[in-house]
Amino acid sequence: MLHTADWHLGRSFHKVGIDDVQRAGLQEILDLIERKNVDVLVVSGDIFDRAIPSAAAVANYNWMIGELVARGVPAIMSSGNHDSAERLGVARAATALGGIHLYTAPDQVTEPVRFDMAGTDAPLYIYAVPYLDPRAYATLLGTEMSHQALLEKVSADIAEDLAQRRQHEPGAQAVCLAHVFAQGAVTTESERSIAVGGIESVSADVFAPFIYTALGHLHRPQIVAGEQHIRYSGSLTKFSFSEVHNNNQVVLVDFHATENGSVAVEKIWTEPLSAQLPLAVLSGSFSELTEQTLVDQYAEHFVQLTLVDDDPPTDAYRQLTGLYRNVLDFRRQRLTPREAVNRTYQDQLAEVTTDEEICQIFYTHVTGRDYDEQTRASFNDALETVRAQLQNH
Ligand SMILES: [Mn+2]
Repeated sequence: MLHTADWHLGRSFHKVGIDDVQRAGLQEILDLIERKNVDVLVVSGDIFDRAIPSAAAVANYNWMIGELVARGVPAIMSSGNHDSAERLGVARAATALGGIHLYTAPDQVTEPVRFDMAGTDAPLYIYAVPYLDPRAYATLLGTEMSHQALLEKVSADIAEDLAQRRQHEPGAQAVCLAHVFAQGAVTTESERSIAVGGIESVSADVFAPFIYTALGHLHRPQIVAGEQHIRYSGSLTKFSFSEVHNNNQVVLVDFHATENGSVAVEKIWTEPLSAQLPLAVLSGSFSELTEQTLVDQYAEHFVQLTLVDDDPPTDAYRQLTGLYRNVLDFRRQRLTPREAVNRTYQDQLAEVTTDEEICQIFYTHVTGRDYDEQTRASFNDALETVRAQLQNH
């Protein structure tokens, strides 16, 4: 089984379209499916980035589904908080005939996909829980308005369904997909909060019935509650500079028939996803950032640039964006602590005598920007106006 999630097809990175990168990521997944003889693909929500996805996003999705059907690889996909469940679930009865099982409604949670295992009569059932917004589903399912209450209810329903199946298939085991925020997991800057009433997380206890839980929602790959078999695959690609060090990956899970006629996880491992925008997070003084070796390395990368310098050249931004062609996020930081700067400000004020000089020092201190000719002209106009008014009194 190959576990992935959070494709977010159609997303952009600081307004840079990444449809081509996403297509390459999907191709990598197809290559892995072939190389590793994967029997089933599971995608735990956020297939699309938006409820109404772009045409390019739908084209990528359509292409992927076509490839999976052509290769005869079944897939189980659930809707996430970014997906429109209704739109993702369109014609799901028909796609299921081609082996593409879309889980987008709560009444589907007790309709797992059954897989037969070599060497045992016991099947493996794959259940999938679509993202359930408590505001939409708590009343419908008769629970408190929280993710925890909803997941407890759904997990109990699944456990009951599995218990019934075990009456005829005593060794049956189950995997579950869910799109939730598991307690203790680590976020990045690119997930949309699903907090309701201030609480967005669910405890890992709700996944107790499953031999593997394939989670989606958080974009950083991670295990949950110290359990190797409860984990986030992480997203297909990086969506924010905070994810620059994420090792984007998919999870592969081998199952085997046990001696007592059941099914168990044999092995869990990960494979990297290398289709990514070339990103770089650079920080330093003006002279450090303009060093030729650094510029040569990152000139064409998509860069978050932080200029840490109290006294950069007046046209630092223009110079730096000339050297680095794709600066997507530019920040400035002071090297000197604020108190020291304040003392300097007082000292500077004490040294000057004219209104023009006071304006210049004030403006530079407050905005941190260069007092250029245009600014000087504006201040001089204002000073002239004030002086004229004072003379008329
Ligand atoms: Mn997501």
